[in-house]
Amino acid sequence: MPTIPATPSETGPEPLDRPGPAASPPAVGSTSAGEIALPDAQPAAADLARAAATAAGNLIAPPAPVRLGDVVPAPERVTPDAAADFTLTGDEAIRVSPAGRAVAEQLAALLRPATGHPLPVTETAAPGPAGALTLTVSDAARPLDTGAATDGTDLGDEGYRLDVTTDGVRITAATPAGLFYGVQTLRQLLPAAVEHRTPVTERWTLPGGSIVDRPRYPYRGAMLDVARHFFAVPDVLRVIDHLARYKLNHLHLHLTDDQGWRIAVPGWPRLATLGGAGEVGGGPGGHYTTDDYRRIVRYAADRHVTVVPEIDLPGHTNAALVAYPELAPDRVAPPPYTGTEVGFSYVDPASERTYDFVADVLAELAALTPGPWLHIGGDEAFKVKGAAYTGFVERVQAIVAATGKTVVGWHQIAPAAHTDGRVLQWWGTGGDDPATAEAVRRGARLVLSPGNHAYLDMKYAPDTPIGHDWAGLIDVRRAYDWDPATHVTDVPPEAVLGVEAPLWTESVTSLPEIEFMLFPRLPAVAELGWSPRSTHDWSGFRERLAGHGPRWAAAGITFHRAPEVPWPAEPDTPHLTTPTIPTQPGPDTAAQPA
Ligand code: TNX
Repeated sequence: MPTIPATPSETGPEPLDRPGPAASPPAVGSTSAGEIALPDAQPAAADLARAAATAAGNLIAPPAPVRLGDVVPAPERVTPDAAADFTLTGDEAIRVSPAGRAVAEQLAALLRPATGHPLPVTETAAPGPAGALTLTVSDAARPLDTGAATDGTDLGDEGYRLDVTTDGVRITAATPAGLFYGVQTLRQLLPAAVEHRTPVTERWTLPGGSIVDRPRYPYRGAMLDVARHFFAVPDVLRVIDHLARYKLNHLHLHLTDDQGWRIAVPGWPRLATLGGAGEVGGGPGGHYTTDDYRRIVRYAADRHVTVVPEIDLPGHTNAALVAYPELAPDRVAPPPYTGTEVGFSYVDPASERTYDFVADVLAELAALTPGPWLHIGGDEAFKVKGAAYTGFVERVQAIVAATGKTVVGWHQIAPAAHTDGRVLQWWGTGGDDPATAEAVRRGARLVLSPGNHAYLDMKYAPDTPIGHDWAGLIDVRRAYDWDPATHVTDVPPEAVLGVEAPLWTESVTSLPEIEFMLFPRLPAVAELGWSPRSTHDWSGFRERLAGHGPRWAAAGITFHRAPEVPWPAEPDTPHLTTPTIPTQPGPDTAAQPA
């Protein structure tokens, strides 16, 4: 019987800029494995660690522990060069062209804690000397046309090229987003110990060769339901870190449902204060202030993740009716709801007050949200049928258009008239839906979240302690083995905008439980969204994925030890000492994996 491991004691998000050596007292120790474990507390201690690592490295020069192709999601093109491994000495600088500055700081923040290396960031467009990590944002990269990198590949808005040679590492992209994804790849090419947040002794060798990479789909997402159970801002930021690690670029927040309304709306204060005060099972719930929400979208944007806010309408609205009974068909406030049934509540589609409410809420959300999307729900409105339903959706679509945003809705909105750019989110469990195919013919595009493959709230196996099974059991192979391009009958591949893995949270109550449902299925869906179909291969994927177990363990990420994945026998945890960066938020280093 799998168990969900203990909550990491400190599980905040990764800071964008983690300072280098900090001024807290040192806690130098030696672990039972005989490795030196140092905090990044004192330059002298970091120097010692570096000297030890270099001395150890000089004794033998084994090949890089990670192969160039061991990346998730699989890159488009990988050309290994066994003679070109590069080992960090600690003396490297990160050289970056001005547009890539923030990404360079992010790379430094990822590498400094475990390596103890200072990794100063230098802003320069000039080519770097040997031994540098060079990041370049260049328009020439679309199509790529930079010296040795010339091969005519158009890296587009999110692609990158990474070259590891005996001289150093170079990442080139046309945009900061592409550079950021190159950094995520670089991170995976270092030994798993790089995920520790305190210095460890390790030979930091990168496998030689080149990767040229860009995504299959522009929309690669995950959804977090913060309505059934509320999750505070640090939990959401940590989920954003998880998305970014796997090159996902959209976070859909399911902000409202029967059990809770989670976003403050200035003109309608009781939505959050009354409507937010509860959750499934009767807990206290909560809501995001507009500042909380701004913090989430800013943190996401810094990691090239677009937030897609959802206000679920016209059903799934009990919490709104508790707060404002004038929206209810009978104008009577229902009791707060803490159960898990669906389909019983709705705002009155025949009342003008309802459209005032919708317009105010969506205008506020549009103003707070930098991304192009507003998600209007539309699922399971069992009591609003036929013309009442399509008429409602069409009015709401027009309200969204008036805010300047593009509408997204669950695929039930298909029968409503087309409006510019609209996107349907497919969550069916078959592959056949004439109404959806017809909406696509009228111009809609699809984001694919098939319930029987992409739903992260489904159990892995009958004995999974949390989750649902109405769409079946979803083990890692099932999460991986489907093709977004051909999944829905009579929908051409060009109509598919991308994929999204939703996590509904009726039974999910904490960050470790979120992570347990995400890992290892989120990387599977990420690979479907990013990697070319030609790389799709279950046996290769499970091998690559296995190498991520030690990374999650080191980062304090809870995960399900899925039996179909050949995890390394020993979790890579012996380096650990007590966390020594108490003043900074960050993943806990002492957590044990599942
Ligand atoms: C269906 S999927 C729902 C949600 C539930 C979910 C549970 C969809 C658009 N609606 O309200 O939380 O099933 O798996």
